[in-house]
Amino acid sequence: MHRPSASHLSIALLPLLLLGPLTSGTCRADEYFIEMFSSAFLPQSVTVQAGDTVTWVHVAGSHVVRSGVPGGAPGTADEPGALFEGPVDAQNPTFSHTFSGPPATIAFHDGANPSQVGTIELLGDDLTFVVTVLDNAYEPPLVELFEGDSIRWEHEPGEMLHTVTSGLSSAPADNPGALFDAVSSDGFPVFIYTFDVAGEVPYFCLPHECCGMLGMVVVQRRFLRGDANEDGVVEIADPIALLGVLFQGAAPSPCLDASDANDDGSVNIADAIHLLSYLFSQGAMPPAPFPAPGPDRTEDPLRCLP
Ligand SMILES: [Cu+2]
Repeated sequence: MHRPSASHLSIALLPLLLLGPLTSGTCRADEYFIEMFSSAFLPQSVTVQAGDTVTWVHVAGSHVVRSGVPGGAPGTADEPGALFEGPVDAQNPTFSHTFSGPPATIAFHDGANPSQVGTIELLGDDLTFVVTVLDNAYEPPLVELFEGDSIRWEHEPGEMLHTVTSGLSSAPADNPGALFDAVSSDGFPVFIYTFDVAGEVPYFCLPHECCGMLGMVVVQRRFLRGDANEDGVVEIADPIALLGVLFQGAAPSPCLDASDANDDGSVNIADAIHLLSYLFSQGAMPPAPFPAPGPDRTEDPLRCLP
């Protein structure tokens, strides 16, 4: 009996993939400002998402913006200066830091006046995407997301009973339902699943597998932009690895997006130049996800696959 293999399904869905993400997860990084008065911050607390930047702005006095709390435990985020530190005074009118990483409450204080303390509330950077369950289709049929993101399947009221069942088919070799197997009906209209492992996750409807009711989730890895050799840090070895791929036929990383250091949607010599400029001549840092790994919410053709 013929049934589609994973690679067949991927090829069938490739045109959809090439049309670009069917998701609406684009997030633009925001910038927030904290004014530094002679003996106060305003505001004292700011809530940001990963990739957002906070800029401390001089109004009066001389300050040293320093992460952590005075006397905070060494080796923790509370250790003074562990995450960021910089002067804000008449000569240095602003100091900026871009936040990344898992959700956290990040303390900061004025090193020149340690009783002045504040916090940055860093929110999680995961998203939930909605797929509508119809007769007989999942809409959209393809969702691209990142590790940690979720899908919320919503049953269209009045439509037939369907299922959301992981796997390519009900054949035992396809391990149907190994990850999830949920009814989608007027009685059970919502099902949510969080994708923690990168890869392709096909799913289908048990009553309607006959009729092509299937969907696909492409789960990308979180990555560090500029980390072309994927060793977890951005350093001289990365532009060297990138030049090897571009000019010496070295195999590219399956996480091509990490090599797109300037996030312009293509991997080329400009990315190596961007990295060298950042590393050696105080050029701009790579855009998010940087300096910690995370999802890439800008829409471009590059992917970070296992
Ligand atoms: Cu169905």
